[in-house]
Parts: sequence; C-alpha cells; structure tokens
Amino acid sequence: MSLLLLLLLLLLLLPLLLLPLLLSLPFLPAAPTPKTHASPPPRREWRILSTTEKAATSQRCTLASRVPGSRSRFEGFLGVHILLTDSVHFVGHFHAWHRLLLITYEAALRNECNHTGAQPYWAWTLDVHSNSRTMSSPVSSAETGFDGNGAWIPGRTGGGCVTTGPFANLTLHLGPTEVVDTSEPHCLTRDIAPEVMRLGLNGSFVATALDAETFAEFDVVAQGGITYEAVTVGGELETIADIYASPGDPLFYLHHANMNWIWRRWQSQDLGKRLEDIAGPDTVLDFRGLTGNATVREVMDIRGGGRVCYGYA
Ligand SMILES: [Cu+2]
Repeated sequence: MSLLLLLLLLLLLLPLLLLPLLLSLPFLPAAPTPKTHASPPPRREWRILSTTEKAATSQRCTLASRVPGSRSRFEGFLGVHILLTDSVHFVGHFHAWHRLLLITYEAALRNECNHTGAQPYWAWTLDVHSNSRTMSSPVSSAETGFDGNGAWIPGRTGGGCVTTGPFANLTLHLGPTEVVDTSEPHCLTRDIAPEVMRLGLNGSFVATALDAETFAEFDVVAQGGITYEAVTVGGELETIADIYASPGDPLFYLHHANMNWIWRRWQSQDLGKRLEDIAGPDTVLDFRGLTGNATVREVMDIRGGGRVCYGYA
C-alpha cells in the first residue's frame, strides 16, 4: 500500500477514532463558574419608598427572641444591644458591629416578617433646615411612617409615650439604660429636638466625615459628631437617645442604615485602601447568639458576599 493510500485511509477513519471522545464531551466536568451572590434590593431613603414598602418596613416584628426577658423578636435586638453597649461604643469596631446588627435585623425582616425589600435609611440632613421641616419629616408620619413625637409634656416638644402610628403604645420590657432583668414595662417615648438635630446631624458634619483621610479620623467625627447616641440620634431624645436601649425605637435602624451608608461612601473614595483601614485590632464581633460572630475584617465590604451583601441607591 502506498503512503498516499495509507494517509487517505487514516483521514477517513479519523472521525470514527474521535467519536468516543466527542460523545464524552457533555460529561466532562463544567468549568468552574465565578462565585456570585444574589443582589438583594438596594437600601433606599425612606421618603422615596412606595406606601406599601413603607408599611412593610414599619410593621412590628413579633417572633420569639433569644434574649432572656425580651418578649419579641424586636426586643431580642434591643437586648443584645443593651448587653453589649459598653463594648461596642466609642471603640474602633463601633461601625462594624452596628453594620452586622443591621444586616441581621434586615434579614429578620425579610425571613421572619414577610418583608421583601431592604432596610431603608433616613437621610436626616434633608430634615434639618428648619424646625417645622424637622417636625413634619415624612419619616415621622403617623399614617405612612414611624410616627413623630411622644405625648406632650410641658416644657418639651413631646417627651411622653408614642400613642399613634404603627408603634403606638409599644411596650418595651428591656431598658431603660442597661436594665435587662424584665423590670418595669414602659412605653416607647420621643421628644423631638429640632435644634439638637440641626447641630448634630447637618450636612457639614457629613462632609467633614467624608473628608477624613483615615478611618480613625472618620470615626472621631462620625461617633463624636454625627452620632453621639446619648445626645442626639435623629435629634429625638428619650428612647432613641438612650445609648443602651436606643434600638427600642425602630427609627434606630433607619438612622444606622444612614450611618452605614456614610461609612460606605467614605470607603468608596478609595476602596483598595479603605477596605483595609480598621484603625485597630481585627476584633471578633460578639452578638450573644443573635447571629453568628464575625471579625471586623469580615464585614468591611458591603459587597463581600455571604452575610454581607447589599447596596445603596
Ligand atoms: Cu449602638
């Protein structure tokens, strides 16, 4: 047989020789796909939500809790905050700890309270221009928001129990201050202080925080200026101004969602560097079983995946 004939025969038989290989291709292991995580709906400012969305985020969440003495899922978060206040405020991991608390609360709203959206935030800088603007913030609407002031006590703007809106006559069994041994049930109280709010939560404080060169500088402004909870959260005194028991007021979560966004905006100016800037040790964030512990580093990036995956719009 000539060489030419042999080559021709090989060419003709080649598809047959390759057939087993071709047939096996679909069964080859697929190339690994890049790790992705579903994008949840973004956190948005309270006033741009639809009425239905507003109603969903301002509902009471009443599932069982794991903190002794607490009577509801909502109070479970309050209890853990009270127990850990002294170790998570005025420290470098203040923002990281509150970030994970909020993620956990947001997940509870979704998984246990039939809420499909994200935790909204309250951009309080939009409400500080005048006293009347502060007092009539849409966040304070009794119909669609979290209601405004408590009942009027002479000499104050409010100060008493919140008696209208979705959290009317909400009874708290933990607090005030560091009390967690089911002392006396008490109501959610508010005392809106527009002047205090204007001083502590204005645009120039936010701009100063965003201008910080390092996380340590940012933190001094953000914890000392913007959000010194004992004095000025939301410009609303009473429950939310109680550094221990502030989560007794659901507005706490809108406030911290905003704080968290400011931190993220600061990080976004130089993500490569600032996702690493923790200005202190990589502490373990303890939640007493409310959620699994994490390190500061694990919650630095809101797009980090796992439990920490959300965005802002
Ligand atoms: Cu706190």
